[in-house]
Amino acid sequence: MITNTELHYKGNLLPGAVIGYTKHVDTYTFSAENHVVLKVQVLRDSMIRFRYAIDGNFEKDFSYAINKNHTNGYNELSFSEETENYILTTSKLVIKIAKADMRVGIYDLLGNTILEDELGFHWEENMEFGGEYVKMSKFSPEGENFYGLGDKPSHSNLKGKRFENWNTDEYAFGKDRDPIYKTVPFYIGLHDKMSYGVFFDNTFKTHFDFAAERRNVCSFWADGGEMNYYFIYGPQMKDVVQAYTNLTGVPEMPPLWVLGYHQSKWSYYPEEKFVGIANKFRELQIPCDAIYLDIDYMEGFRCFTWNNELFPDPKKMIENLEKDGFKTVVIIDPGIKIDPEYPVYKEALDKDYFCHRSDGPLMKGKVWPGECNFPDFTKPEVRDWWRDLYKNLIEDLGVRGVWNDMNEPAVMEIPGKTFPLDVRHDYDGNPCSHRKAHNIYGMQMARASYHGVKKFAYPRRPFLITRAAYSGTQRYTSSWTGDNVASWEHLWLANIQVQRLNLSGMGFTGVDIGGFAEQPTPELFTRWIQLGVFHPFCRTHSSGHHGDQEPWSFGEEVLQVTRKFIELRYTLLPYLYTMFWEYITYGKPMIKPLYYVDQEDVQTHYRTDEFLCGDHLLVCPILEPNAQGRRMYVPQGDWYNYWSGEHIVGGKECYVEAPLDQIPLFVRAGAAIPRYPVQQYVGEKTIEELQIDMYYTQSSVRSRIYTDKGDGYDYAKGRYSLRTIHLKGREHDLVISQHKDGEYDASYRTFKLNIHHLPYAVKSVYIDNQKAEVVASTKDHVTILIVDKDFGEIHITGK
Ligand code: MIG
Repeated sequence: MITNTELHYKGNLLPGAVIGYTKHVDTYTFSAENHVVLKVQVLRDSMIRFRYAIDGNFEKDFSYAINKNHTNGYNELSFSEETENYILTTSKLVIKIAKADMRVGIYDLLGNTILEDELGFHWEENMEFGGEYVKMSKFSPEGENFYGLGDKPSHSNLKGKRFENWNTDEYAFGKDRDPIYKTVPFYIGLHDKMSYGVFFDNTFKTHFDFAAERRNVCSFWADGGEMNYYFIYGPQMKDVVQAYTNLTGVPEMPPLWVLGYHQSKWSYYPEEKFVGIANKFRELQIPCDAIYLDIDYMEGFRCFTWNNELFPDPKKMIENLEKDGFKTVVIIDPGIKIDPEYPVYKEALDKDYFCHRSDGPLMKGKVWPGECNFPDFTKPEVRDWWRDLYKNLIEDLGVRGVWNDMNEPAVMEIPGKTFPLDVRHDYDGNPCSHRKAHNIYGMQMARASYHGVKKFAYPRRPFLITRAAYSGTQRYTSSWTGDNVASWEHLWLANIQVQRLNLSGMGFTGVDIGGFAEQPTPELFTRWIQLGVFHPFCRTHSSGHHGDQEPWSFGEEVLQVTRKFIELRYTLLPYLYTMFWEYITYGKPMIKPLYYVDQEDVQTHYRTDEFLCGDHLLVCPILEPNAQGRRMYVPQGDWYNYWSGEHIVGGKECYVEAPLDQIPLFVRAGAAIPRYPVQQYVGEKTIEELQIDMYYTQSSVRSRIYTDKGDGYDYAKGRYSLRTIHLKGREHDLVISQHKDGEYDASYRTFKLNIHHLPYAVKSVYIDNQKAEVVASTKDHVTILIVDKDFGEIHITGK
């Protein structure tokens, strides 16, 4: 152990000896002889916040990331003192603060080390801008692994790497490119079968070193602001992720159509082309719910205008599309064209809504419309104005979703491709420079847009998508991963980025299917759509420079397979909707990497490809050309191959076949998976009968099915239905029990239960103690029951 006997360490300053402490409710404040102050706040038994001030003066406690309604409160908090340490104890953790040098150690109740300061807090003065570079270093034991951190396009396990967070428009980024579009300064450490998380809530440029510089040290630091971080204990990774997600918030339920398939391109115009694309989907019977207008729909790229030559009557066009089940989504960028004839510009100028440079002039930069000014979305009044600009698009014209792009913010021709650092921001009454506001600029734009869409779509639910984000952005909007490339490597990255964002609280996300830059081969597009249909957000988008990227652009075979997989997604809509509900209700990620699913199994620690979609589907994409299958790791548990029905006991690697029309896909034994019929768009059909696919198990497995109206806010008044279904199996017996909550009356009254892989011939079926009949048994081992009521318990016994 290094002791901080000296207050200087290679130009860094360190806290001195602790000379005293005070207590206020849940917060202990420790003061050092050199005026460094540490506040330790116990938020939950397993969540502790640490804040440092080098001179005892804390900043105003303000955060864009934290969800105001996060869970607070602990069961136990005791304080004690020994010769060397102050000790805080909760029902989960022991936290020691060293009297000699203020270093912190965190232990479980058995005394196992979870996370210990190496140097701990240290800092360097920032001579150029004032303030400090605030730094933290922790010991990292041998064998520790690191995960999370948002959208980093790197191997899922971050060990041995270094990253920085500075939202950047990184066109055609490659593997290990850093930074890219989003900032999520939250990581998960895993060692000795224990997971913990660190959320460094600092919006300046932040840096993370995962034992890259020194093998046994993990460190993080920022170019300014406060050393302010949350420590979250597991020991299970799921506890860490759920607590972080609760801390930074979740979205509301999206309208069901948002979980359908979306088609986009830069750009569909004029109207005939746009409508033609939609018609083609219906003609070819490929389900699709949303279609996108990229920047060319506007008049000279002026936000909130239309090019009337290309789109003479947008209201009528959108209405007609809507009749055919298509929702129109439009792009809105932050740059406002400098044009005195343009009312949006005029108003913002008159009301002083644009960002200024430090000496007074407006921040000016080139984007698509030419020279632009940029609203200061960090000012509440500006956000309200921006919100109200959406009235025409949403309320009058019927646009159903808004896509915020370029909000890193991206600016052309300026070194650094963003605002110069001296640009001023209000930061909700905490005036600052772009150094502090850069990483939250896009988030605040998306937030204002969300309030606009919500206000004018009401009582419908809003839909938003953003490119730039900071922790907590998920409360307002979904996201996508920006300008990826049509390459196999990017397919690998797409899978990892979506998993990583799911562990970072921001799971409502997807990638441009097929790749944005360049043109996918037919095979690559096929393998990509097979993965994309399992992502929470499923949209094909491309730059359009190299050719078409619609499902029919790659020939008949690709069309067939694409249709098959989009149809599969549509049949899974009630399953996807339920996993979304579980995400917003419990903070459970929708997409679960294997190391999240089974952290005890070291085989999972470096796996990148396999993941669970929801609780019961195991997916592993094909990531190479000419493959007829692949090796993959099947985690612990009992699984059935979705395509062949083969039963597999997990905890091992195996070869799985996957010709071009299949993706390796397994269903958990014991799962109950609700299915809708194929629809061309959400709501096309009234669901008269709910099909539930159930998979025989010899143990006990729980599934949920959440339903509501699919839009609107009735669910908040109890009009939802939540079915909990339990399958319990034995050698000659399967018991299916159901519990139902909520007051929503779904359109279906009957249930078609497809019971897969019963290992015995059925002797008798009892539904709520009444004898019933099997309707049919198919040769691929599906036993079909039709139940015309909300059953409580079904017994299927065999001989
Ligand atoms: O500088 O609006 O990532 O999805 O199609 C390019 C045009 C601007 C970047 C986005 C992309 C979008 C494109 N935009």
